[in-house]
Amino acid sequence: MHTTVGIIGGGPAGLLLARLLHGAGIDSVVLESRDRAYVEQRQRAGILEQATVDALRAVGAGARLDREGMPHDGIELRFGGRAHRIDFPSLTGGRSVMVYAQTEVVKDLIALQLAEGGPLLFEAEVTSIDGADTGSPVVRYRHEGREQMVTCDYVVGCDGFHGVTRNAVPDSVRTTYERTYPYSWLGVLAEAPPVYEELIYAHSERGFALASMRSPSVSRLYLQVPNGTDPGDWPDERIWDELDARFATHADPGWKLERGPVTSKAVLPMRSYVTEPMRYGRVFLAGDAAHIVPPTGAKGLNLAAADVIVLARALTRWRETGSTELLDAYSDTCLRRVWRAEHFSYFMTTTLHTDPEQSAFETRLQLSQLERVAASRHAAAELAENYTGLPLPG
Ligand code: RFL
Ligand code: PHB
Repeated sequence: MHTTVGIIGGGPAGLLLARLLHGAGIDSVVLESRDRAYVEQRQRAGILEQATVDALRAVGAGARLDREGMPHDGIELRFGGRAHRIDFPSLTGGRSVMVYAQTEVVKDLIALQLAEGGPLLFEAEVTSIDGADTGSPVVRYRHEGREQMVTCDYVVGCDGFHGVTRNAVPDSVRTTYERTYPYSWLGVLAEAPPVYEELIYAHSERGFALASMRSPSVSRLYLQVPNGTDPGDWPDERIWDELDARFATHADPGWKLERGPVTSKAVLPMRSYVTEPMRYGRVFLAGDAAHIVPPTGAKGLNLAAADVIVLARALTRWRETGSTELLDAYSDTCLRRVWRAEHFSYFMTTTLHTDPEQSAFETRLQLSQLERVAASRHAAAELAENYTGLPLPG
């Protein structure tokens, strides 16, 4: 089998890339190691930047998003017993974000690709990529009990943090940058009406908490917990009590979330990671395969989308003109945006979480920074511009 673009991984990056290439008349094959149900149920991101929404609409995946997505014009910060709203449109010249779960994005893209796209194979695990620096790299994978292969003009690794494509880049040309954090998130889904107006990001001495949503009747909630926490140590009542304690304000000390049955809970580690370059020979890396951000800035899925938008444009130019100019610029173009998102995600994470080792001095610095965001239009605009997403290059 031969294809123009072999796409490894059927997460948001791989699926969106396949749709963008389909629209440009470029054939591709998507190889996904998990089964369809697993990929469609994996609980993850919830916030889409405008550029991500635009790309989904452009590939035909906008209908349900526009019906069920929940536009948000701001976030609320809670710290030092106060609440402060950041209004995105007034700070960014009209930008806002959309709450629409990654699970739904993935379902929409899979349905489209299966209906009118190139092959999308589930339970097709890629084992190796050979000949990255040759004119025709080969992807080897296991499918239906057999070893198979596909030769490609280009290979794109959209196989996430635990994927195999990164290994096609020799150690001698690769640099990685990494930071881990001394805390994790306990992520919870609950059959309870969310605080609907805004997402709430809370700094408290008990640790960080975040209230988000999946629908008018389903809440998505996160609590900072120590690394290695067993979700079994967090019965439902303990989760709700702790959320209420972390979200409490002086003005409304009795404020409480609406409670309901918790339907899933999982502990998620936090990491910052970048591998450079994002290309070697005819192999490209996109999304979590190339970079990870801690979720506090809501950037991971959006960065994955930005990478494949840039890459699809570059492949389209190559197909139309034979020029590899944009392909050659891909890694540098993406990395500029990646590092901005790395910094913003690090900033949001370290400003809002309480490191178990942190001194009273450092807590005062965090509160001073949050007060600055509340008091200064410039500081608030810096946060709002990064949160809603910086413009795509080009
Ligand atoms: P994915 O989604 O990990 O998909 C990679 C796919 O590759 C498959 N795969 C393979 N397939 C074939 N052969 C192999 N050898 C393979 N190895 C792996 C995997 O099965 C998988 O299907 O990466 P992608 O597409 O780059 O997408 C990235 C996003 O999933 C990720 O950045 C976001 O979920 C991060 N994130 C958030 N991002 C946001 O923009 N906004 C948010 O609000 C947000 N919240 C979050 C998040 C991530 C979280 N977790 C769980 C880390 C909240 C959480 C809790
Ligand atoms: C989510 O809704 O899952 C979500 C929202 C904002 C974040 C992270 C996750 O920063």
